[in-house]
Amino acid sequence: MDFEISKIAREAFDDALKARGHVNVLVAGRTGVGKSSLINAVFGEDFAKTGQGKPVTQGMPRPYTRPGSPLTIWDSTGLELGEKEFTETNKLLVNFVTERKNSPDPNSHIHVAWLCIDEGSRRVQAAEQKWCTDLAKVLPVVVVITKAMADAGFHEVAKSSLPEAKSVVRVNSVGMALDSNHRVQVHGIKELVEVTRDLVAEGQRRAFVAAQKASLDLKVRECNGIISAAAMAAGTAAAAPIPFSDAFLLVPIQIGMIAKISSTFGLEQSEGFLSTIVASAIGGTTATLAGRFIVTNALKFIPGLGSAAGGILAAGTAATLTTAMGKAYVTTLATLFQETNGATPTAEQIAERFRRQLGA
Ligand SMILES: Nc1nc2c(ncn2[C@@H]2O[C@H](COP(=O)(O)OP(=O)(O)OP(=O)(O)O)[C@@H](O)[C@H]2O)c(=O)[nH]1
Ligand SMILES: [Mg+2]
Repeated sequence: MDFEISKIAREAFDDALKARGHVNVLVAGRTGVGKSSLINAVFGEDFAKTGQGKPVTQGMPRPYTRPGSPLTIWDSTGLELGEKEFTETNKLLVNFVTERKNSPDPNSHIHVAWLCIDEGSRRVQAAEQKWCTDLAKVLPVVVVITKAMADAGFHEVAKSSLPEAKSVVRVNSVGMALDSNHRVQVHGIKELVEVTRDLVAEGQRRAFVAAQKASLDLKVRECNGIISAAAMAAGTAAAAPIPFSDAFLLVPIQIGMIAKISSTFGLEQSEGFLSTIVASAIGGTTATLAGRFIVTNALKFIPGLGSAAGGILAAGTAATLTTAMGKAYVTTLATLFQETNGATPTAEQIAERFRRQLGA
């Protein structure tokens, strides 16, 4: 049996990108509050810089993106303006979000907003309250208390002053030595990412999970859903009483699963990237899989066993093998990313580790 791996990989790659979607995050906060540091801590270094130098339209948030990334960050300005100017800018901003919300393409909506307030300021400004009230009418707002080092009751103050916020999260994005014995650790980033993930619309959730670099756990959980869906599809495919069809049907399902998992880990994948992983790591296993399925399929046609018994056996096996493959791939990526401290491994590194993980 001949599988056109490169063709299947190309289709799987396109499907995975479509299924991942695109997420738009609006970030607001006074000058120096820690927006860029927060963005770096959540999405990685190279992100916050890319939009600079573009012409600025007064009141309009500036987009920051990176080629191949499923995320655009919208940098909202104006919180430090005088009352009159601020009111005008805020109207423009609400109009901007509302217009996008009415767009038929959900990937262009602004999905969530982070309003940053410096913990050291010790108070919530009138402009911040107005911003939260206005924006919360058109999208979910999370208040981020930045440079969180000494709460002293500010968390409660923020929660009661900004009742429209879905959540108020304390973060410290930059580790800092207070003196030779004391250090402020980076904290709160994972919590912010968890809270935000739940607020993003379902169709853009995977994009957010893929773009964030703060929680591997969030990626692993997203992948568990991908694996369950693929296992179910594999079971259904194998249950059809057509001999020799299983392997043909299973290969695209499994490559599709690998593509979706790759995209959730934010791998800058290409057809070549996928083909490398599939060819070197699954290549051998696919042949074995095909063999096994032909055997289980044959059982369906043995008198006495009946098609149901054969079907159930094949379906169960197909689902189990697909799950095992998915779990092995997720473990491969999770371990590699942990080892490289977030740096993206190469296709060859992944393929090599995946092969070992599969015991091939
Ligand atoms: N300790 C600590 N320092 C922070 C934190 N966030 C930002 N800083 C520091 O505060 C300063 C300003 O941070 P930025 O991230 O540049 O703030 P910004 O909101 O992007 O500033 P503008 O783009 O100028 O509006 C920098 O010196 C950061 O290192 C934090 O969570 N903890
Ligand atoms: Mg900045």
